[in-house]
Amino acid sequence: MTAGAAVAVDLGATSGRVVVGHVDQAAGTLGLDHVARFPNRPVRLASGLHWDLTGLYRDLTYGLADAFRREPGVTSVGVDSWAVDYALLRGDRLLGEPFHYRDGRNEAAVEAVHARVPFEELYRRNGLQFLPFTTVYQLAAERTGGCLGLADALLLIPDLVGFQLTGAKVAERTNASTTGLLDIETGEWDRELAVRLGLDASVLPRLVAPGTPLGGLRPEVAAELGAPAGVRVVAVGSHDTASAVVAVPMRPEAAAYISCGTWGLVGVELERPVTTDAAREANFTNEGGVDGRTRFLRNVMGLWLLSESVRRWERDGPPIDLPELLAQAAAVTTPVPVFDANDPRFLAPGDLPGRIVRWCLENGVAPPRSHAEFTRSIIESLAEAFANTVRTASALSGVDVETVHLVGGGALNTLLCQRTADRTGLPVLAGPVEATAIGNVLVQARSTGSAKGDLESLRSLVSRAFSPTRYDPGRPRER
Ligand code: LFR
Repeated sequence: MTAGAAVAVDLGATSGRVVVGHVDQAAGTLGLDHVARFPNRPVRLASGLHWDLTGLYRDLTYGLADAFRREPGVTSVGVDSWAVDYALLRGDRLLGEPFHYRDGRNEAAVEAVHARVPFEELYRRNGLQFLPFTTVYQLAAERTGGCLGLADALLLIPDLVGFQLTGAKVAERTNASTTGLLDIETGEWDRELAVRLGLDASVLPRLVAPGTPLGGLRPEVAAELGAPAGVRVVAVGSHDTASAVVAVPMRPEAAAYISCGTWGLVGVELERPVTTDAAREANFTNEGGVDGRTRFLRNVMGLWLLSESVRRWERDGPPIDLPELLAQAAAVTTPVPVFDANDPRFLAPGDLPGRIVRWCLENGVAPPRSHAEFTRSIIESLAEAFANTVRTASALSGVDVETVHLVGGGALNTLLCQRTADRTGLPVLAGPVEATAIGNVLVQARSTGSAKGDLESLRSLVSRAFSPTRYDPGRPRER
């Protein structure tokens, strides 16, 4: 048993996990123990595409119970997830399962929002890139025919889990920064913007910084899960990308990062936002980081392109062995098309391979044919988009990028890492794979007193515990 263990609940768009972390700063050690992993399967209801949040909550609480059984020295729990999505509540009651950000309802809402507040003004106020699913657009869709009028609170996904565990209703700042309703200058809710968009700002909860203790478990929850006495829930960088960036073992003044899973979040860490016309035109975002830093980045479509293609192939054919498919893709020697990975047509679930073919035909290039060629084409297109985005991030921010850190599940994809090194012309340091859970654990450890110092001190623990794999440009590693 280790005193002061921290449990990270990390919910991703395709799976969730519960991980116990042990931090001993004096000894310079950081260990992770994987307790549970469960799928996150969205459901298409009559009202649209939703998250099965009730199912996710059940699975994560089973994971927590396992964590408490295995590690009675747990003192804290932290929750992170994907951003932008929210639940509406009236009193303690959930008003339905949250919408999935990939639901089609936002299309009309974008125009309605920009008719009230043009995008240039939105960008000045919130500093966010245009993504059609940002919470402000979802809420505009909710106004027509949704439950907004019934709600007295809006909670983002990790805050909703925190509420179920503790009873506290708050909005953690890094994730709140993805809603479009946070004022980039003051860091407070932009109530005037809410009013102009016809939204009732009284549903927005109190903002809290990462590291803030939210309180103990509700007694029924503690009893049901067999929690050790005194366990506290701590707000972490509850936007998964914010937690991942905490655990990038980088020197921010000379590095770019790619947090690569379902999405590829590509950018740099800054002390101040950049909201110039050039940043807006390049569609760069200024999301809130831990310790008040700015995550200046752009969303690139990410491994979603591959996972959704595989889902389509498996619907129509036999199951696919992913490592085998990636090995075949690495062996492809025929030219494959590099398509625009950021084309909005790739956002919604469905026939991704068919959409790639259509993109190629519209752009006068020969489409891929086999699964291996599609996979290679996806990886080349992602690596190209990553490289362009790293260059733009550097030009817009003035950070002289010497190294690219690639963290998250994508760090296991050797072909993607190598091709990113080749296409950026920079060394890629891959790992840690579990950056998000590590960042989550580190912010808890600092809040409970088992770690101290700024992000640089926390990152030095990460680089000691998880040595990255290096990919040099132009020198493919042996497979
Ligand atoms: C990554 C992520 C991105 C966000 C997208 C949608 O998991 O959180 O940062 O833009 O999901 O929420």
